[in-house]
Amino acid sequence: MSLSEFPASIIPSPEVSHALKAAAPVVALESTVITHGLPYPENLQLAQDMETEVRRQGAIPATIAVLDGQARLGLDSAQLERLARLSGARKISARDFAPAVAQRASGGTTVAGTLLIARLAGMRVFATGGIGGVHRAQAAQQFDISADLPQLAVSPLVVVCAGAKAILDLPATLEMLETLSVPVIGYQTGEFPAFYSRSSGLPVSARAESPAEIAAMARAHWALRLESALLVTNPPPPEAALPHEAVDAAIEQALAEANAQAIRGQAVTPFLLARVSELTGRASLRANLALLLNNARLASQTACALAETGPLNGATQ
Ligand code: PSU
Ligand code: MN
Repeated sequence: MSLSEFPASIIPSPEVSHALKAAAPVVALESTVITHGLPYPENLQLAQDMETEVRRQGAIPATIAVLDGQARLGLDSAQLERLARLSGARKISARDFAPAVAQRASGGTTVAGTLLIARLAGMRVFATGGIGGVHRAQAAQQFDISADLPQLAVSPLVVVCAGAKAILDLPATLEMLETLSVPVIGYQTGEFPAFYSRSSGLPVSARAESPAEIAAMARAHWALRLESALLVTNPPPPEAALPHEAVDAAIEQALAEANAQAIRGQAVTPFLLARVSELTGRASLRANLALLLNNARLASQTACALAETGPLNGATQ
């Protein structure tokens, strides 16, 4: 789909529209972290810092969110401020778009929701903190798999993250990514990071040493007409990362509370992340902010490397 064929509900900013037409490097950024992940004003500061980091690396940031039923690609400063202050913001995954559009609602897009729009726009690189995945069996005493996983299977983008959220069942999440043919590429590591921590004891399926190598893998993947994402896992910076043990007890407690309070559905992930953050204090917030910026940087370098090597003739182009 070209930009001119966009549904009326998708509106790129002039800057993003121009960059996409020129095949300039663009990095998609999610917005649930703004509406549901961090309090005001830290959320606004973080969103601005991520955009600044993307620009510093020579790429154009495209924060994706829904305002009054319109999916925006690239927010101006007033729109970003409004999103950061929104009360009652919806958490918008792929299934939530149509109701949000029809009801002219506003909210943050999850990894799945952001991928949906980024794919339609022909974007190739996306930065986030950590993806959703398979929840631990005790999390809600029920079957719970994030829509992020099936959306990764059908979205040809490089998704840079610090692994999956540590509240999840990481071995099961990796198995599911394997089933969905999503390469899990460790950036300068052979180990799958665990969001706040640099290690999980679990292996990735490949490793890359540079943005150029990531770009080469992406090209080869899409040249094979595979439609899935490549998940690049970037460990949090050593100075901000937390040891496993520092987080594990907080996760156990948060899971028990979610259980006791019968938290269900899309409320599970924001509840668990907020509780872990409260229980571990400033340290986890610091790690979270540091890894988000770290991911924005690597995503931008990858977008530049992809743009330098010419147009993509992947399956969706
Ligand atoms: N960051 C947060 N809170 C969140 C999320 C990110 O601090 O809730 C979102 C991400 O956007 C991710 C989503 O895609 O949680 C996964 O939620 P679920 O498990 O309901 O699919
Ligand atoms: Mn769920």
